[in-house]
Amino acid sequence: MKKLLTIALSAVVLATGIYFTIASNAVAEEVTLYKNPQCGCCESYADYLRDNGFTVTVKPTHELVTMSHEAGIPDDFQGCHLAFIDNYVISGHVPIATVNRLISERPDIKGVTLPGMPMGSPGMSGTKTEPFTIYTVGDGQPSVYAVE
Ligand SMILES: [Cu+2]
Repeated sequence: MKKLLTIALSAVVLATGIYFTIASNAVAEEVTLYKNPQCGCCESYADYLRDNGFTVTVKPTHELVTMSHEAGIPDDFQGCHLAFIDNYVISGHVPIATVNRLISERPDIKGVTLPGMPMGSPGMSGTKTEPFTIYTVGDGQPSVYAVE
């Protein structure tokens, strides 16, 4: 009898675990991406996130620079669009490995940014000529979060 109860309890614990895993993934996969109306590489980046399992809502805006400032990104570090995922900001053409690392490690920062529009980065045309340096977005000066 005790064994049966243990089995039943484990099943409940397991089911609850699966439920919360699904629930938290669902939250993490929702993305809102702000871009200038005429930006084409921003659309390509939205498609790149979709290809990697995210649900992306694209919102055209003329306030991107202001919004990037408000998100804590200094002028020299701004990317060409602004994505919000799971309470983090992701600015520019950040590769998916770094996006996934951010939302799984959940560091105490506001987000990450890949400044400008490097050739060969996700959503950009051209050939990659050097490693991409992705910086933290937070209260202090940006620091290197990833190089890939
Ligand atoms: Cu771009």
